[in-house]
Amino acid sequence: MTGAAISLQREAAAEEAVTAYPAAQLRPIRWQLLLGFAGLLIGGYMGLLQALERIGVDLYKISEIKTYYQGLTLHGVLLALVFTFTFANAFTQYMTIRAYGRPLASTALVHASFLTALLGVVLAGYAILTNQASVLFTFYPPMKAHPLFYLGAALLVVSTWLVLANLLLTLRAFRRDNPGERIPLIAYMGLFNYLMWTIATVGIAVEVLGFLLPWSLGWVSTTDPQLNRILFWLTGHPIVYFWLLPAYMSWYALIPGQVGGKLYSDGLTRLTFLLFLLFSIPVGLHHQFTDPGIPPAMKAIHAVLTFVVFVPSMITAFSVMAALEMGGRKAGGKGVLGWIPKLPWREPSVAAQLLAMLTFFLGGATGLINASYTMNLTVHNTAFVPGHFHLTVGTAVALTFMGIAYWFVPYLTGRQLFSRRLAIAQAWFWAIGALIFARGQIQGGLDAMPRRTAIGSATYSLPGWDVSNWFTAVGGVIMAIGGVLFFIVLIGTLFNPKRIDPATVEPVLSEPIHGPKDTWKAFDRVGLWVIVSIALMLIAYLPVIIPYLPANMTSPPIKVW
Ligand code: HAS
Ligand code: CU
Repeated sequence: MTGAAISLQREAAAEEAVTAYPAAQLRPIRWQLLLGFAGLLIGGYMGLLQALERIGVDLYKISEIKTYYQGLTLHGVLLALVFTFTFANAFTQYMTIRAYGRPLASTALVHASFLTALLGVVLAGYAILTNQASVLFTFYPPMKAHPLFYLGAALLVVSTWLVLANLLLTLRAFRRDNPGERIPLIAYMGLFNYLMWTIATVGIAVEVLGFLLPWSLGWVSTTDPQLNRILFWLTGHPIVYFWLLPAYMSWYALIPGQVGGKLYSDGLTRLTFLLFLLFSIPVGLHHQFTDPGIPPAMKAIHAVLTFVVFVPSMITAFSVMAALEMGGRKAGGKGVLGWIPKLPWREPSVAAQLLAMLTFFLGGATGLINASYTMNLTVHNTAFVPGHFHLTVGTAVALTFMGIAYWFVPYLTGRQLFSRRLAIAQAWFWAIGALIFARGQIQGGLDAMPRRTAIGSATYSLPGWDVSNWFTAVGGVIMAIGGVLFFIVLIGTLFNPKRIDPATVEPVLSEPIHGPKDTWKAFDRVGLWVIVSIALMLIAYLPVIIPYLPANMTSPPIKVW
């Protein structure tokens, strides 16, 4: 039998297993997904309050939120940590089951991941809602939060480690039963993302467990803010790719099939995820170009490597565009761009993800501006940065996740999508709103408007800020309309009396034109690449961290809210 025939046979087996997925695993996956959407709901609402604050509309009081910063902490934590992590956990676990055509090795770990995330949300949520942790999602010391905030954040991270443990156990079981076989491509993507992220979490783990928790519990009275910042950004940059790669999984593995095209290459896809494993981590100093006390040579190295980690995203743009063009041409698209309108824009899941991709071009471009050292000096700590990340995590990622939800929620619940038209409208509102919003933030940033500031209450202003604030507010309101539509569709689906057969809504897996047979076997050497990734992290960070040791524990805690 040829390799292609074997892979088709495995596909067929996998397809069959789809209907026979263990309910005991799908249930906690569903709960984890819904936990994430609860985070999106409350976090998104805070976003609306922030946007309106800029034009002098104050909805904080009626929302029982004491300060702008309490709201901003809820916004950042619920969206950047809770929504993203829980969605990644749910989607990656499901996609891995699908890739192998077998259940995950441990049902207990699937439950444990959900319960840990839930406990994390409850603890951190308690601390923030009682206004004892208005420290924003980066929780820079010497601002000190209630210990339960740090514990909650740590548990959210642990929920992702438990998923990795399960992915590794499942890989081991697969290899035992199928000696010498390639890791199925989709399982590879999920695994490499979680490996990258778990290695990267060493920074935040040391920061939270070694410094912040003991400090916030009062066991030690002072801490070292600058060392903590370095540890934070060691994790804080890779986190953005941890958010992004589940979206890439959908773009590579499902979108080609959803638009009637094909994935370009198995090998190129593995290379992309491998590059993310290697180069997501040694770049964190691009968040600290303006920090004193860090050797400029190390900043320069991180700056150059940031342009290296830009490469896998360019490969992705190429691969996804190729798949889209193939699909659009098959549907009758002619000429240079004629294939674009022929894409299935009336399919909610596809429309949302296409708009997410288009927005990501601008998100990526603004990222390159941030990464360019001299330009960073102009935009750092200004509203430009939120402009950048609402195009990336706020739209490329969030809108892709919503697009995935349009088949994933019906699949997990066996209920028909509530309204296709509202879902399509949702995607357009979100994308257009985000573009207008980001336009406001980017312009404000270029006009020196600081980020993380209650601009509506500021006693100072510069010419041009008013226009920028109006863009931000109008864009934010349009995004919020998109958010409301999303929850109408989500809740309508959860309670939809119309049942469906889950197997009918799952997108088919994309078939690569150049299959795994042509792919370099060394891509699958998981242990080797983990070692290289750790080595690169050490090379990039030891020269930065060693001069800081022993830690300079001088800062007592401060409460600024
Ligand atoms: Fe970033 C700050 C640099 C990507 C998120 N970033 C942030 C912060 C966040 C964030 C949250 O170098 C603020 C953190 C804080 O609170 O302080 N970022 C980059 C660079 C990239 C980048 C170089 N960022 C992301 C992604 C994020 C994210 C992804 C979330 C998911 N970022 C920075 C820097 C800073 C920063 C500095 C610090 C700024 C400062 O001073 O504080 C790149 O990796 C981007 C590469 C991406 C592309 C786009 C490729 C396009 C694709 C779409 C293809 C589309 C198709 C559509 C096929 C080059 C893949 C066709 C469709 C049709 C219908 C035709
Ligand atoms: Cu970064």
